[in-house]
Amino acid sequence: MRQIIFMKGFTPLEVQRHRRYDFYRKAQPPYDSVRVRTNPSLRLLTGFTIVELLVTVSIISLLSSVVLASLNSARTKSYTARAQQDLAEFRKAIALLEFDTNQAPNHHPIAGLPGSCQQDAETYLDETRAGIQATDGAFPRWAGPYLQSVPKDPWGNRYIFDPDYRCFNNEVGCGSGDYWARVVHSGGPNKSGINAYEADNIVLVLCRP
Ligand SMILES: [Ca+2]
Ligand SMILES: [Ca+2]
Repeated sequence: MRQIIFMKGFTPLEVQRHRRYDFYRKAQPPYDSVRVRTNPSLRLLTGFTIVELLVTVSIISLLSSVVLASLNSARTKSYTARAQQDLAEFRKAIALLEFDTNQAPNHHPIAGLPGSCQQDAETYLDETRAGIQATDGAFPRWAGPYLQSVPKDPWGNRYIFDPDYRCFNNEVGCGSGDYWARVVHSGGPNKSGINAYEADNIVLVLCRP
């Protein structure tokens, strides 16, 4: 009768252990609590020890952190690729703006003129003085919009036109070396703004002096 009760709701392995437990008790009266506690297979009958629970929780935490790190890395790669695509679209739009108006964003001389590549000052590409989606009225022969909408970068920040950007952190798009350049860029995962020359930025170089 006892075995029938044991078998209800238990897996075959548990039923087998119950039977071993029952046999062990009958074979060695009186009940030897020390031997039962130290027998690994019988010990499972009484549930998990606190050490086993802690080890299990630790393993689950470790696996979770590994999975999360992997997901974050994959997301950063995906966001970086998307930012690079957006920057390539900005380069095309700026080329059209320069072709029509003979001016770059923020009314800078176009990149091809001698000595014009590195200039001050910067602008966000969604501003009218950038001339990409709308004009501030100061671009001659402006025939845009050159992009129907100016996107935010994948981290929710504004893209930047910086005609005096310092590449020296091996950021994506800059490569190695230490030089100044005219670029369009995203502030990257840390969402930095204008004149933050940082390793997490995603950059597209338009010209170098
Ligand atoms: Ca700058
Ligand atoms: Ca940054």
